[in-house]
Amino acid sequence: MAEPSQIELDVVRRLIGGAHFLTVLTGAGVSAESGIPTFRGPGGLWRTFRAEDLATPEAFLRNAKLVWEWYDWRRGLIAKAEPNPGHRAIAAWERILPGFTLITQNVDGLHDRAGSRNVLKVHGDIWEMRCFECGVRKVDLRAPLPVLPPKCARCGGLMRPGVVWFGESLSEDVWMRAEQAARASDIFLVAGTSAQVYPAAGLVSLAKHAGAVIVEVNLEESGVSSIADAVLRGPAGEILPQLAPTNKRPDEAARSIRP
Ligand code: BJW
Ligand code: ZN
Repeated sequence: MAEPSQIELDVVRRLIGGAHFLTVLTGAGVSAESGIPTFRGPGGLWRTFRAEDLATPEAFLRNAKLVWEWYDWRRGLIAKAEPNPGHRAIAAWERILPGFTLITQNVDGLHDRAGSRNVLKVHGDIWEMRCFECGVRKVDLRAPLPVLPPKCARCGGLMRPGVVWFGESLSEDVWMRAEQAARASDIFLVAGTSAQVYPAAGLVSLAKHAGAVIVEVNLEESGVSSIADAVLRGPAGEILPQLAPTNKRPDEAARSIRP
């Protein structure tokens, strides 16, 4: 894996600094350097666990306790983790770029903890739960939970994790805003996702067809590398902070990248 050169980083930094509408789509790779396992890579959750047993409504109806044990274990891992420099770089963009949107497939809440305020969580939030019977929602930050599976205080029904499982639709409101941002963006940066899961991965081609420049940050090739205009291979926690817009004039920036 060739590391991106200073010149490549500088070109992307300037693109980002000049963007009117920058949209960032993140996946599990952005939290990997915080110690949260990804899904599909080496050490990925789907290498040890079967998605069909743990991340579908059918699996939950078959064995809610087993599903909750898995989510409780993951909540414990996440509770002990800290946001990394990649999360923090993204949070800083939100503060300085007016047309900025963050879309994440991650359910871990590390973007929020890094200071991002407006996060479109297309696959939900592991810290939320909702009643399978009456639909009531609540946020519960306890890890571990005292009783598994948790029950609804209102109707006694089973609570379920507030995440989007395979075969389930994404929240209509969140999805509409994600699509809008993808269509409006002039730069669309996709980081740390294998881009195998739809409809989230489709946001990249949506943005591309609407005219955005696509930038990918990933350790490896993904499902969207072939349509990316710039590919930065490396750890998100190291690359994203280097893309922070500087207020250097172009001649100063050029001097700083000369050997
Ligand atoms: C680094 C790094 C570092 C590592 N720095 N990089 C065929 C075509 C289209 C769609 C489908 C289809 N067949 C089935 C579907 C539908 C299905 C789907 O997409 N399946 C595909 C897998 C084939 N999708 C759905 O079911 C979705 N719903 C839907 O379509 O609704 C409509 C519908 C309704 C009814 C019937 C049918 C359709 C819902 C998808 C929900 C996904 N849920 C999960 C679990 C969430 C809860 C939880 O966390 O438990 O979401 S699955 C899992 O994958 C999780 C993730 O958000 C998602 C994406 O994973 P991500 O983030 O890309 O992680 P990885 O591990 O795959 O990749 C990590 C990447 O990081 C790698 O590239 C590494 O190289 C990189 N990396 N370290 C930079 N340090
Ligand atoms: Zn209920």
